[in-house]
Amino acid sequence: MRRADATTLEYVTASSHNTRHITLIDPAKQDPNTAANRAMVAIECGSSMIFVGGSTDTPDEVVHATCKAIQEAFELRAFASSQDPESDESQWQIPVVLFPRGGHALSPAADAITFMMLMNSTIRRFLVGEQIRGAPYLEKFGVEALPTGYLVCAPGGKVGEVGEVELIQPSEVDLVHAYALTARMFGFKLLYLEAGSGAETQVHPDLIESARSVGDLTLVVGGGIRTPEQAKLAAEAGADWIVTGTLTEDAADLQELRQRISEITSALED
Ligand code: 1GP
Repeated sequence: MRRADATTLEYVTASSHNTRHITLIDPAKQDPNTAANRAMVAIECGSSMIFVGGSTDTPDEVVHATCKAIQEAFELRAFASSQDPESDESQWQIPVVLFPRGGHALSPAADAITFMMLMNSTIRRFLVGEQIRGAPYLEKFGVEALPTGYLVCAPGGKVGEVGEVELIQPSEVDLVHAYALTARMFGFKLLYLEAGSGAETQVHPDLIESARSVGDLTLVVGGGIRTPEQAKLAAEAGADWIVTGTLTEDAADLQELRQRISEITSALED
């Protein structure tokens, strides 16, 4: 459900914002209804986009049911807001974007997909193979592709292992700079610096700064961010978007989730 006057890419790459927050929902970790409730809390608390994805081997039906449930919930909220002069309907015109682990588990109910090259993978499958599998499906269902370079930094976690990546170490600022230039020269609009879901340490700010020094790329940073201080650190280093996933998954209930996301988004507004 994107804004009527803009593509999702325009929404994502708009530069007139503070660092914005993305809530990542892994469809394997809860039923679609719970996912929709979590997504609504995230938006109420200031998240500006929902990513759906994460685990490998999630069946297509589960991904689709999750995207659909979130979209339907947002549509209902948008309708309710449109009936209330006090409330802002556009708050619910938030993109639901697939964050895939491969060319499977896609959904026509998504507004867009981070169409990614795992740039520091050592295997063809993640450089271009999965993309070839997914592209015809995305074309058929009109899911907008957000051209994204995906770079896994140390510690890297499961995505680093599965993707067989040459992890970028915190000191490798020149290397990340070269990757960022390469991403831009390929025509990618987004560069995602990933430390791995649940990582003990987030992407080092020096790496974010180095990537930031390359213009014309929207920088997305995720992995291991759990506190407002960590979010702020990444934002101050130059991230345009901060992604959190685990923080949502292990919240005991919606109230705890509300508090956690509000703390992060408030820190980003400062
Ligand atoms: C994982 O970057 C995302 O791909 C989010 O990581 O689960 O550690 O928040 P967390």
